[in-house]
Amino acid sequence: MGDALGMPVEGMPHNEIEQVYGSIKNMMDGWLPKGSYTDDTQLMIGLAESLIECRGFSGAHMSRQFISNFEPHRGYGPGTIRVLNNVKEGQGWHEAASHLYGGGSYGNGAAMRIAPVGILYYDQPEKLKQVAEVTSRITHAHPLGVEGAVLQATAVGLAANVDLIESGTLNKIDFIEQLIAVSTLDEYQTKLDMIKSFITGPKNHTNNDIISALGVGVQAHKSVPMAIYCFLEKCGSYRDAVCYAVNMGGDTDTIGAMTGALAGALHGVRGIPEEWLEDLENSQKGRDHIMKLGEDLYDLHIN
Ligand code: F2R
Ligand code: MG
Ligand code: MG
Repeated sequence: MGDALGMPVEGMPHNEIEQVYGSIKNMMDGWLPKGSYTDDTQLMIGLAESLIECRGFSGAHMSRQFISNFEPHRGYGPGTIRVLNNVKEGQGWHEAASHLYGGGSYGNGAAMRIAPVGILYYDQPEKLKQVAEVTSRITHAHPLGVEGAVLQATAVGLAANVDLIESGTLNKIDFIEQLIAVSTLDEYQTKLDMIKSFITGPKNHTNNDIISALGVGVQAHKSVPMAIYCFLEKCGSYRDAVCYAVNMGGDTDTIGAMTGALAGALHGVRGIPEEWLEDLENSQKGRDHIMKLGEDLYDLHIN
């Protein structure tokens, strides 16, 4: 949902979105038709399909699934295109990503597709972390790229663990402290600490302050923290969280997708606005297929 909502304004700064659109609240035409999802969701679909078919992680299978699902018109990152081409031409899936950009990619391409790992292993934190790491390394070998995906998967798992009916609300401080405990790199620890002060301190910061502090870029460490912040700040409503994320500008489809994954894990499918569901692309691997993948992941988890 967040991917399709953010697609038309990907790359546009926050202030420009405000000037041109006021506020984005519904799906619109963009560089793809209204309701289309992009590479973020296409890769998430491949990841989920592979976990389901293999009943867990297989790097060889998952990389083949990414390749067979590849649809260039969805706007993939250049590093991911290169890795998938190299694997297609015979390079091993476990080595193809390691030399990209000199030391692996720290783009957000691994984090943006990781939600199914958080959902499948929400009650096994060590397994969740291990599978998040290995699935990321297929395309993103840089420690910042991998840790971004581990944090996003962990956050999805934590959100899925919350029983809103029983507890009534999300304990935001506990949530961010659990993420701080998982993070190992300064770039993430600093930003997670900032998120904690944004959500607990006086509310005198502007959106521009938040964007300057956390980032809205294509790098994992400049987008995963923003998605976590948007989710926590608007944790009472799926719609509000995803709208807030997309209107922050920058890598809008990806920050929207990651925020939506977190809010979806908390609120469930009932939290999704009906009109967004109706507008979402329902091509061969679109809405109905994605819904079925969610059910299959649940079946895999309980069996
Ligand atoms: N590709 C896009 N957007 C363009 C959409 C098409 C356009 N609107 C159209 O009109 O057609 N978005 C998608 O790409 C992002 C995910 O990228 P991914 O998969 O992580 O790719 P990559 O190349 O690995 O990393 C992205 C950029 O990050 C920088 N970077 C990464 N590692 C680096 C390193 N070690 N050193 C220096 N720079 C590094 C590079 O600039 C990479 O190109 C998402 O936004 C997704 O929606
Ligand atoms: Mg995209
Ligand atoms: Mg993007």
